[in-house]
Amino acid sequence: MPTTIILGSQWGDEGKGKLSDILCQKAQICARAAGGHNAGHSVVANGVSYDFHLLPSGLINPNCENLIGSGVVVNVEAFFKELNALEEKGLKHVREKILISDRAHVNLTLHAAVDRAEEAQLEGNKKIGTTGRGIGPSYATKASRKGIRVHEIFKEAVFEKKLRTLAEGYKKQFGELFEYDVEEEIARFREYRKLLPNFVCDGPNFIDQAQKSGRDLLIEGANALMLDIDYGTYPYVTSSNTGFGGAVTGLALDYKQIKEVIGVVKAYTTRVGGGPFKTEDLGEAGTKLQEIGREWGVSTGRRRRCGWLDLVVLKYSQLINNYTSWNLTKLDILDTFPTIKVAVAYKDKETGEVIEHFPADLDYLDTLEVVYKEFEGWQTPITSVKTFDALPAQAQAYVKFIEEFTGIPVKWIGTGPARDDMIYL
Ligand code: 2SA
Ligand code: GDP
Ligand code: MG
Repeated sequence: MPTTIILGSQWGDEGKGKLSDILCQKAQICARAAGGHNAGHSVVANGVSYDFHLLPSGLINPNCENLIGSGVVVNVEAFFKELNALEEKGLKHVREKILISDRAHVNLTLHAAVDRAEEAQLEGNKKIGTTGRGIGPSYATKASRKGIRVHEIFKEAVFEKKLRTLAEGYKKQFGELFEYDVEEEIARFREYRKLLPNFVCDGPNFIDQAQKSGRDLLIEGANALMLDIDYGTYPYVTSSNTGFGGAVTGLALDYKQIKEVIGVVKAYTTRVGGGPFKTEDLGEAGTKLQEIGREWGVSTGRRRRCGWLDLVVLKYSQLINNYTSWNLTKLDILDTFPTIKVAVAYKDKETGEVIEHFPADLDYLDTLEVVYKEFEGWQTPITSVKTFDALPAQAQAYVKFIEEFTGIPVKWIGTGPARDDMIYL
């Protein structure tokens, strides 16, 4: 490897977890750099389906160590709940293979209560459609220097004082909308304080040692570039840097060791929550993609909005993250479509100007029309296909067009949810 980064290139749920699991069969360490228990991954390995929200997917492999990095916001209840769920599915080693950075911020029930209050204050299509897990408020308390870091959990008096101060502030701000019991949270942390010590490490030192000793490191991206706080469709974004920059700062990586940055791209597009989605299909095709692709949120069970692949988005995503290759996923979901559409540009309806860059202004974006290129579908199942050359000619043409348009090679093609359903190029 030695350091490989996997990033979502669209609005999430591209299938990052599956690629992480495959690469973690070789990697020695798998680390999460940003986000929290909003990052739902489903991974199918050896016939068992595992769900991840906060924990890294490297936990499936008994030889892989896992780190929840400094840039993550950690919900302790979710941490233990997810460990238990993995153990119930038969993974015996997980508690010995997971560490949390001491510098990570704690995501509290308090933050989820703020998340709900903030969403309740927004009207109609102004709602972000968050996962309701307090991710935004966690990063807000962190940025306002009032957050609680993991190492502070063990300083009981400091922890309780900071938590009470935060709770009082939010009560003043939101009144009745803020439904929260600070004493209940404090009581829970009295228990966590006893359970947590073995799981906490010096995060930057852990990564430094790992990189200096040449260990293979896999960074598992959470969410995706179009949800990035700086480069996504703001304000319809999550509250962390989900791109390359977030991976580097969230873990204090030595950039010189980074060998690959793999962009995971779904063969069509999905989005959960509010915000612009130019290629969304509200008709038959969107419903078909949703049903065949089983597009429901892993963390909240919400229906994912569906539509065609948007290469304007992909080129923008490439401009920010500088991927070295693509993992094209869920190509099999297009198996039955007679025609497949791909957005290649936007067009200003008034001036006729062709827009090839993703604009910052969402009101302007809303006025643009989409320029599509149509592809003939292959209309045959591809899940059992194991080589690129054995793919139907129409599927090959689709893949080649993505490569040519973006200038980035496709190195992996997902043809089904299982580990084996992957073509290596
Ligand atoms: P938040 O909760 O503050 O991060 O929400 C802000 C926006 O980010 C979107 N978001 C996501 N989009 C896709 N997948 C996500 N993970 C889960 C999954 C989502 C689920 O894998 O399915 O289960 O619903 C994820 N997490 C955050 C969110 O929809 C908001 O648009
Ligand atoms: P992530 O958040 O990017 O890891 O993606 P999710 O796990 O939220 O959603 C991707 C879903 O698609 C999961 O249920 C995967 O098991 C599934 N999946 C991943 N790759 C493929 C593929 O190539 N084909 C099919 N049919 N399913 C896939
Ligand atoms: Mg997901």
